[in-house]
Amino acid sequence: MSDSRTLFAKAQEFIPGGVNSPVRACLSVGCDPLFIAKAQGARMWTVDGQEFIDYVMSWGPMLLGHSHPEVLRAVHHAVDQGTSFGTPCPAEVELAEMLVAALPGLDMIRMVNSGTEATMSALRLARGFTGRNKVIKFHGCYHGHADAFMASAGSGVATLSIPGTPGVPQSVVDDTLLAPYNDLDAVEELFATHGQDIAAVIVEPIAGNMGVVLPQPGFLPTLRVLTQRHGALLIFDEVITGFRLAYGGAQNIFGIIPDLTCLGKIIGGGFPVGAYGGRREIMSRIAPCGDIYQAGTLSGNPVAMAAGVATLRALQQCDYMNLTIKTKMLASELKDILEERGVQVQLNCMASMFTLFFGPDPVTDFTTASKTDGKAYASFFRQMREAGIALAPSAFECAFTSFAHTEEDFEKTLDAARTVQF
Ligand code: KE4
Repeated sequence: MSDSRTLFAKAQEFIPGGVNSPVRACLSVGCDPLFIAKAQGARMWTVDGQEFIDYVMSWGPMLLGHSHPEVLRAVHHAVDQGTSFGTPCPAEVELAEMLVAALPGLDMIRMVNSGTEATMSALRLARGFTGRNKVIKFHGCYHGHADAFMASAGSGVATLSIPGTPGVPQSVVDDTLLAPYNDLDAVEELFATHGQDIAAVIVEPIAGNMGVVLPQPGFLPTLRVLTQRHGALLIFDEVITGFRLAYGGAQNIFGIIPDLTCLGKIIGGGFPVGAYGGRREIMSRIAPCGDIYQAGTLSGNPVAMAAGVATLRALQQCDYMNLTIKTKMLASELKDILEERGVQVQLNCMASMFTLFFGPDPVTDFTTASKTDGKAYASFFRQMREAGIALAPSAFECAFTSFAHTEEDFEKTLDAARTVQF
């Protein structure tokens, strides 16, 4: 098998930037991507034979760990029956029923093939249901790459410092209203100015695309009150948080019921799956029972559905609280190790997702996240990678633990951090 360097050179001939998703190019952390040949549990192996402890976990989906035996068994069985029928199949009904049972905001759900499709469809539904066009999103939140969400987006857009995105018409940008995360005054101002034109507020209930940023007390409940008051829908983008924070989502943790919920990542068990759902009254507007159109060749694919069902079944047996405690201990010890070496670090952590920000000030929104020391993060990333620890190749992403990470993995990670030089 060819080595990463050779593969990357060849990939750049045929694929823009040599990658099929920009953040993977590692541009902001000053190194080339490694090509992975195999992943198992919390470990992955490059084509060059290097072994890593993985804290990217495919950007969130692999909460059970890579190659979980029950997921693989279900997928192998499903594949043997055929890979795509373009018709309804039993597994999509089973997964839909499991999702609706787990999330209080869901009466009905529609499967799609990515988080982007989920949020794009949820916004169209919100616009159709309310008859309004504008949407409020928050600086630094990332909801996939649909035109409406490219304004001040987080994740790879922020990582590459792309100010806005050519190809998004001004008319689309004009309908996307922006507010700082956690800034309720700004949201109230937007409603005061545009209230009757706002179809929805979309929010990551725990932001994960400017690094982890937590909602301050009152932020989410007030969004719920404001949207209800002004006849707008509240959309929780739980593509990251769904089934990561709990067997359910942020809406279970915070006790706030959004009008629409977007899901992805974990519910596909590593296969291309997204979903959006909500109250029956709203979801009934989706074709073919309603007049708002959304479709997909591979939506509800039997193999992907089998992976999702197996993943959720396995997660029902997992101890989320224990993973939360272990993750907090790991992240806090990493912070302590860095601070003992004279480095100023902020830690934002929730359940099994965390971000270490380099800088003196707390990170509560995209402005404060953007003031952190990206160069220090890049150096930390490179040195940890040298030591066999794979972190997110961007300061504006999360580190994810999984139910497959062991105490040995955590100890090796802490030992690696003790070797980092600043
Ligand atoms: P996808 O279209 O990438 O499946 O999902 C888009 C999306 C929607 N909402 C949230 C909260 C998300 O985090 C994402 C995608 N997450 C990024 C990483 N934070 C995907 C990684 C990538 O773009 O390569």
